[in-house]
Amino acid sequence: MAVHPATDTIAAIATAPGTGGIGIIRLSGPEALSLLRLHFLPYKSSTAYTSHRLYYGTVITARGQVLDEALAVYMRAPHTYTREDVVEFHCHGSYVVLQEVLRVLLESGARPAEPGEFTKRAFLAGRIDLTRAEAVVDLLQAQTEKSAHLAVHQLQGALYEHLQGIREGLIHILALLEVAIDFPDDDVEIVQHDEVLARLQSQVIEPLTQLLAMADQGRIIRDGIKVVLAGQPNVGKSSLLNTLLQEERALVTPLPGTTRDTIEERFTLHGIPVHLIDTAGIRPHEDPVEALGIERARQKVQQADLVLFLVDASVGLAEAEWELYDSLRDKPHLVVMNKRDLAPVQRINDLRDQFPGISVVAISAKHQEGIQELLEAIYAQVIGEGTALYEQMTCAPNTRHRSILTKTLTACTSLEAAMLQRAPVDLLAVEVQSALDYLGDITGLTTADEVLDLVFSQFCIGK
Ligand SMILES: Nc1nc2c(ncn2[C@@H]2O[C@H](COP(=O)(O)OP(=O)(O)OP(=O)(O)O)[C@@H](O)[C@H]2O)c(=O)[nH]1
Ligand SMILES: [Mg+2]
Repeated sequence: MAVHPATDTIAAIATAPGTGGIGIIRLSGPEALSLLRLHFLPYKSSTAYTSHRLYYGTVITARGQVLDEALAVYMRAPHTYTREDVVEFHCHGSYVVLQEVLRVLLESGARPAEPGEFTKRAFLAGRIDLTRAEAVVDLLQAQTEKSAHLAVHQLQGALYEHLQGIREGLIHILALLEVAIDFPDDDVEIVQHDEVLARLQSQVIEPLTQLLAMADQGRIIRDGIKVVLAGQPNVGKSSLLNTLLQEERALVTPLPGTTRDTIEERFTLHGIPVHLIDTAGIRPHEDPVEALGIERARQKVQQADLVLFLVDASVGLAEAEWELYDSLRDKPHLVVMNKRDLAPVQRINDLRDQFPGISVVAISAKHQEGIQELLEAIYAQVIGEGTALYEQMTCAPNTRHRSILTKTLTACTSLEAAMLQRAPVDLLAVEVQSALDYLGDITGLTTADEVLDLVFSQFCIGK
């Protein structure tokens, strides 16, 4: 990785837009200290700033006009976020004042920071690898405690360390192969053939497979899942939405066709953000508005990660409902027998038998019965066999990591196949090297500039 010492000094408002108790302007680069001297007047005028110490004073324009009363800190390189000289002004959290302070700093020679540029500088200076930099975005965007915890783990190097372990395994294998390349005539049937295979399995293929599984769960934790409530009119979809949200969000009436448009809300289930979507009841129709709602309902079903197919247990399934069921049975789904308070147990059992192999949950949305069981069924369906993994996850590889991990795994399995066929050693070494190169793409060791730009463009300005 090339280290590019920055020649310019960047500046940005680091706190979120809007009004807050304090607002922070951040500077990083060679001119940070001179900009501090020019635009800050400490109350106890001192000639030198001690690093990492807060000073109380006023922020001023180049002509001495006071813009704000503030605290300022100078952090000398290299013990800083970017490893460059960093200065922060902790102003009052008025966005107008912050913009004014930023403007005078820019007039005095600072350049507006691009999104993620502070973190990019930390990465380019070698303070953090790319997976840690990406964890910063994950942390800022985390929607649940679980995703925040995973992002912090990753920020502290959890993914990086997993990858380092795999990398060490591969380097060891490469070393073993190179012995054989260096002494080709010595008939050392790659002495360590078995050892190479064993290492490949335990130190490389298994952990890679594990990381890929974590990436699948990671997508769910980061982006959440779309759960769509679908069924005929009046089966109780909106009642269930309200019960799950614990608020009277959607209109509920005894009239079929109450919900016309889709309603989307969010709740969290064991750390997973769930986007819950209530839809118009699907039935033959004449009303053009209702028809639009039904069309929209069908689209939402197609986009769902999980469909809750609701039926009214007190009346059973009509012909049209079976047709509706046929149109969604290929999607991951659960059957929800609602209004169990109105249905005899025997009827529910009979209905259950009509859905062999499908998870069926009997509830009463109105009386809030069976809801916990429904939530557990949703969780089991989404996380499936990965429950143990989900609960022990230490990091959440993202889609970028996932696609490179897949390529790495492919390289490693073809290496394994080549080993078993006793392919020439130099060919084996080529496979190991390509697996190592892929890993370098993940951590940023060998990542192309365009990819880096893409990664950092997801950041907000000031981070
Ligand atoms: N007894 C009983 N009534 C329920 C239950 N769930 C819903 N209902 C009633 O069924 C009627 C329809 O409920 P909604 O939630 O509006 O049904 P929906 O599926 O959203 O209907 P549309 O929006 O028309 O498609 C209302 O009168 C609810 O009070 C339940 O578990 N038990
Ligand atoms: Mg409704």
